Amino acid sequence: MNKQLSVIGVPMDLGQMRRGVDMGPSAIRYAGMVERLEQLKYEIEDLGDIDIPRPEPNADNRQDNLRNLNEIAEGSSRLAKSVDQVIENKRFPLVLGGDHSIAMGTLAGVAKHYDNLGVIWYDAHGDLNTADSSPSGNIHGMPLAVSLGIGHEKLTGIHDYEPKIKPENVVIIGARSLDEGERVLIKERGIKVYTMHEVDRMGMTQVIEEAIDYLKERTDGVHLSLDLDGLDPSDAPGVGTPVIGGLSYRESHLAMEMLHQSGMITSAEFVEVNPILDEKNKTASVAVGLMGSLFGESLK
Ligand code: B3U
Ligand code: MN
Ligand code: MN
Repeated sequence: MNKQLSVIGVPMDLGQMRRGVDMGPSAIRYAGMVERLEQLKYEIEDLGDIDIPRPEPNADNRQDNLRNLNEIAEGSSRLAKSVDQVIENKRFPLVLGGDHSIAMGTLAGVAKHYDNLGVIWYDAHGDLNTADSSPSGNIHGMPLAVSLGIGHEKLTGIHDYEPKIKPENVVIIGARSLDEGERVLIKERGIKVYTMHEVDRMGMTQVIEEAIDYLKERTDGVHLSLDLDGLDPSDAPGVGTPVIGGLSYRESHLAMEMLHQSGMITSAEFVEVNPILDEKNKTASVAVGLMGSLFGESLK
């Protein structure tokens, strides 16, 4: 794994309705991220936070069932530039959210550097909605669709190219709340999904082994997009849209350790930590622990 990390915070809360997730990057830093990774002999540069535009107060700010479209597009495009530069400098981008809408920007910056970027989407949700299928108008439920080139052109066109990724290079893990339109997309585009059903039947070991084998054959880099709500709310309570019956703390650490051993992860983001909804910064601490495992901490 690349030993030179560049950390980028993205204080974005416009992709959903709960305030507080913009403080996620601070909560993760406060939970000791830098010290944890320095112990693993990484050289870390913290680039601080991306500037996110503020919408007019009290405005509904919804156009075509896309809440805060212009501000999110602008924030994501700033993030894309920063991530792009990090990779240009041969460093590993580690992005801290913020709500999951930021993945559009992260992927826009990363995917430019690969012919076949793989993506592991660790999440309770598919984030495959469009303005037409979204029950909420919240853009944090759309970034995976957008990155596949499906959605409003102000989003799909971030960083001036599209699509960023191909459906056959995506693996979703932990899904247990999929909207009808998302199910249709998954079938139509042949996206590989390990729902909680498969995790329970096969166990996390086999799920990750299969995911690694599958991506190894077809990709030249793999981005990990980890939504903390992929974990069970008992382990990660500080998230805006918790869904019962999720991946455990132990399964998640195992997954990160196996991904580390695979050596295939080339960029990562940890999103949806909301310290206002959290219990004593537990969710941010879990995020930092998972980073520890992803970057090579081991038990002996
Ligand atoms: N699928 C629903 C809910 C949701 C998506 N992502 C999160 N929640 N975190 C939607 O609004 O698109
Ligand atoms: Mn998500
Ligand atoms: Mn989610």
